[in-house]
Formats: sequence, C-alpha cells, structure tokens
Amino acid sequence: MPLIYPSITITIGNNKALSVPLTAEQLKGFFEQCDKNGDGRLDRAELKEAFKRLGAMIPSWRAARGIHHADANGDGYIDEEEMTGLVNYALRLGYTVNELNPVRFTKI
Ligand SMILES: [Ca+2]
Ligand SMILES: [Ca+2]
Repeated sequence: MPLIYPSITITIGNNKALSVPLTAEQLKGFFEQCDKNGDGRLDRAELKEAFKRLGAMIPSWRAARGIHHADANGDGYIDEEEMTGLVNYALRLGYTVNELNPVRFTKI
C-alpha cells in the first residue's frame, strides 16, 4: 500500500492542482476544533478523530504516537500547553490542506 498523505487540491484553470502544507496556525486551529467535549484538552479518542480527518492511514496509531510525542506531563491528554508539541509533530508529517476550503481535508 502506498503512503497516502492528505493534501489540498487547488484548481488553477481547469486541471492544475498543487499542495500547500498546513501552517502551524491552521493545525492549531484544527486541533482545537477536535476538542469535542470542550474540556480544553485532547484525549486519545479526539486525537484519533483528528488524525482520521487529516487522512492518517492508521489514526489510532498516529494518535498514540502524537500523545507519546507531545504529552509532556504524561497524563495521556494533550492540553493547551502541550498543543505546540502536537502541532510540531503534525507539521513534520507534512499534512496539507485545501486553502480554498480549509475545513475540508482531502487525500490524494
Ligand atoms: Ca477534549
Ligand atoms: Ca498532558
């Protein structure tokens, strides 16, 4: 199975497309949206959903890695302060987004 990265599809003219990486700001905003129960931190289930929306192939594994990477105090949650670590982790994965429609993540 080939690696699949989520990506934008910006159409210029009829059929040209290009990928633009998500910025830290966009990723942070995105992760904040994924706090479904509004407790100000991301648990594993919320993180799994987040990576799923980003197009991760194995969201549960990605969530576990994300927590491993960013959960500085080891409580199993990504809180406000730890969000930066999570954003940096996601940035390194090269997630990209459709600039024309930032809330819709697509795969190529
Ligand atoms: Ca939460
Ligand atoms: Ca934590």
